[in-house]
Amino acid sequence: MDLVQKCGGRCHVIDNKYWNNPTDKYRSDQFQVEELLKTIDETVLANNGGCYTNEMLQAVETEVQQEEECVRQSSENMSEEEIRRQARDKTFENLAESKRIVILGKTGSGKTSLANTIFGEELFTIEHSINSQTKQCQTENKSVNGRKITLIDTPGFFDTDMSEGELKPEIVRCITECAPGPHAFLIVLKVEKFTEQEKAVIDKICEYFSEDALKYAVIVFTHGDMLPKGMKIEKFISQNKNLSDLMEKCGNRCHIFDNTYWKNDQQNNYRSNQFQVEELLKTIDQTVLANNGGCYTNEMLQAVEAEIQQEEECVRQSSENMSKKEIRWQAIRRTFKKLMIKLAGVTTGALLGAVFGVVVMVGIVATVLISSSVSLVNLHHVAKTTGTLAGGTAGAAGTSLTTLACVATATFAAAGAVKGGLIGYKAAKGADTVQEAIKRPAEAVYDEAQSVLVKANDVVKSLLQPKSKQCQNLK
Ligand SMILES: Nc1nc2c(ncn2[C@@H]2O[C@H](COP(=O)(O)OP(=O)(O)OP(=O)(O)O)[C@@H](O)[C@H]2O)c(=O)[nH]1
Ligand SMILES: [Mg+2]
Repeated sequence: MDLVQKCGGRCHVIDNKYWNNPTDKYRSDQFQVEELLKTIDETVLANNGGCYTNEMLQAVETEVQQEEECVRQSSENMSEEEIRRQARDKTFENLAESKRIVILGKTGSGKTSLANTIFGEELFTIEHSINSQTKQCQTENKSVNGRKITLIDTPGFFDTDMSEGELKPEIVRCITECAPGPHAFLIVLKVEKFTEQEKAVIDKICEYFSEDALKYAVIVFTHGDMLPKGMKIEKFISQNKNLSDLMEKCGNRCHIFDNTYWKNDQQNNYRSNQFQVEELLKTIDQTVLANNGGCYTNEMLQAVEAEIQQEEECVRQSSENMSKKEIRWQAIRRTFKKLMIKLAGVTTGALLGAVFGVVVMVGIVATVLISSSVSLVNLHHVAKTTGTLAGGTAGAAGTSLTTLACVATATFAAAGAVKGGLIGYKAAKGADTVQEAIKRPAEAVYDEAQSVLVKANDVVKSLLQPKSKQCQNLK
């Protein structure tokens, strides 16, 4: 009775089995269907002609509309009905796909332990030594509380003492594993004083991924046991200005775990990993929807994704009966190898002196893989990014590379020899020759190079900029 009342007194009765051949009018499906349709008309009118909606449904609709636009652009003469159908299928695929989550943070903050906590088992390796450190990116997949999750654990990229030789493959691995981009970044911090050191790590994350990445970020605290009794993490955050600012930039998304002590607590308890995992997953769902169902991406990640898709095609053709998952897995591995081979000769350490050098190099190679025509752009990109991203410590090196790269650009442009390949590599490796080239009276060469550089500049600027969802579908 209460229920019918809450539903505005709207109710009908049907019998799917016996009322096809009615004995009286009321006990007839035909009559009841007609009555039901009238009721629906009245309900629509009573709601001013609108349909029920909420934020989540609207976000899904926006996603469908974006997909419609992509389908419309890629296929002529398709009926609106078919476009809508395909867009819906694609949206469903997007929403059901495994969510790629990259775990970032300072060395020792608890990234690997957090990955294990989220998966509820020790899938990620922790070195139990004094200098326990993750040296390799590790990716694992699992369904957690009904959601498909891909977790990518990383070394402490931003405060590492790893050598370039160790770091390069790990950055390449991280980029290939999360292409075309992560659905969420988990920024891991300990419940402790938020010092300049922590701030520097965050600044670096923003510097590389742009502040836009924070729209996809969740701050995750570990060592929850250090949180004063009765206090919630929001209160702890509010006590520090830098932390509060970061929290605001991350859309106030934060959670707290204790990977050691909160393992067996009740699900409904705030100080329980089980409870926090469910809350974290809900937050990630909401973040994905708030970002129109898409993941964070930029041109570099898209370039790598395009490469993976090409490899997928090759794997598909060469092997029958392989599952989609296996094809993807093999394509990622092939792309990783390909990038590593292309990067083999690129030495960034001496010249770039910072982790971002490697990332930029990956971007360059990825872009070169797709279009040889942008290779000139890439060279300038090395120059520009070195100066800005490598920052303080590598400042001087950055400047010298800038000079080096510009000169190399001039030389190669004049020679008309800039095709595919890695010019940055050639420039770096052939430093002596290039330095010599500076001395050459080459005005004509310089003019030509200048015009190329001006053009290149615009493209370069966009290389690491985040991309909108519309540009994301590379298939
Ligand atoms: N008490 C407590 N200890 C933790 C917690 N999380 C991690 N630890 C411990 O802190 C140490 C470092 O944890 P890891 O998970 O290896 O940290 P990480 O961020 O992966 O470290 P790197 O791989 O070196 O960057 C280990 O000894 C963990 O057992 C936590 O929530 N509470
Ligand atoms: Mg680790």
